[in-house]
Amino acid sequence: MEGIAQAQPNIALVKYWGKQRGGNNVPSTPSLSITLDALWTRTRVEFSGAHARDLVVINDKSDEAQRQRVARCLDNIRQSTGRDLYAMVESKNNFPTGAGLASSASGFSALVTAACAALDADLDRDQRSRLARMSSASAARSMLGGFVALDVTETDPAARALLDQRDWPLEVLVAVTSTNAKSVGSTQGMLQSAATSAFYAAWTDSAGDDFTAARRAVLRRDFQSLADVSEASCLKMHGVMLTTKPALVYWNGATVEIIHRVRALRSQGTPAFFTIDAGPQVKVVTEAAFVDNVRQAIEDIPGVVDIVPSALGAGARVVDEF
Ligand code: 2P0
Repeated sequence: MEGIAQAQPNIALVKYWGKQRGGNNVPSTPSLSITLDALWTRTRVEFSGAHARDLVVINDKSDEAQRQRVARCLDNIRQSTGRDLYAMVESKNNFPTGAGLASSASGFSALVTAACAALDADLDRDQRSRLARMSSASAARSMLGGFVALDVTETDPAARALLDQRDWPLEVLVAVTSTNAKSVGSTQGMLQSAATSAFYAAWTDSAGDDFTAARRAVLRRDFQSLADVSEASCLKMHGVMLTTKPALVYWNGATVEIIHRVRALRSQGTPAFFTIDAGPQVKVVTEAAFVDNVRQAIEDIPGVVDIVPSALGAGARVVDEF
């Protein structure tokens, strides 16, 4: 009873930061993302009566906190499918884990996809997206490729496809400015923001308008409008983070310098915008013809340790090879 799956991280252009009360891990704000192609998680799940508990190896290492988080996800799958076997889970990433590169998004969407395949579970994509969301809300979005929406008007939301990557083949440059794991994880950080940031209510009140504007920009393939709303959503989220007590300062010097360079590029006519998550990496979104321009504009910045180019990619899927 084995399943192998691959999923890729997604980058939110309209951000999720904060959860609704009542458990079930429903975001307090709708979000809109693009799924990447070049970064991936591959996960193998094997259910067997031989295991006395779930065993988890991620990037060749075992960690009890990660094991428990994976086991809780598998508990939800066991509950949905009526199966009660424990599993051996192996997972690997081709990029740094826990450093603001959305490893939990690709990780939990790959885990749910592999586990459902191993159990031959009769769960459709919406059900799998909900199961992924319960473990990590951004993982609901990595179930799908291209441009993806996670609205929160339903009580138990699943991510929905907005536009296929082939219909608007944008490119992303991931500027890595640190490979250290972040000091405060997203789940803890967003709970602290909701409890302590004076800006949190304004953030949740205004997110629906950003989501609507971004959705319209994607459906019209309107780069300038998508750039404006994406940078605004990113900076608003970081405004909430900076006003959290204690402050969540995820940026470093290189992060700030890339922001300036990308804004300068756009003012000179290059279609490019930045977005930044709970970490110091900057993702620059552009069109294929401008990838080299953007790379040249940011690669000499002190502190930029790597630039990973990526097209937009597909959603989580079963694969043959681990
Ligand atoms: C996002 N982030 O929309 C936002 C922007 C980080 C900043 O979703 O608590 O790992 O597991 O649901 O999904 C990262 O948070 O959080 C995230 P949980 P998750 O991409």
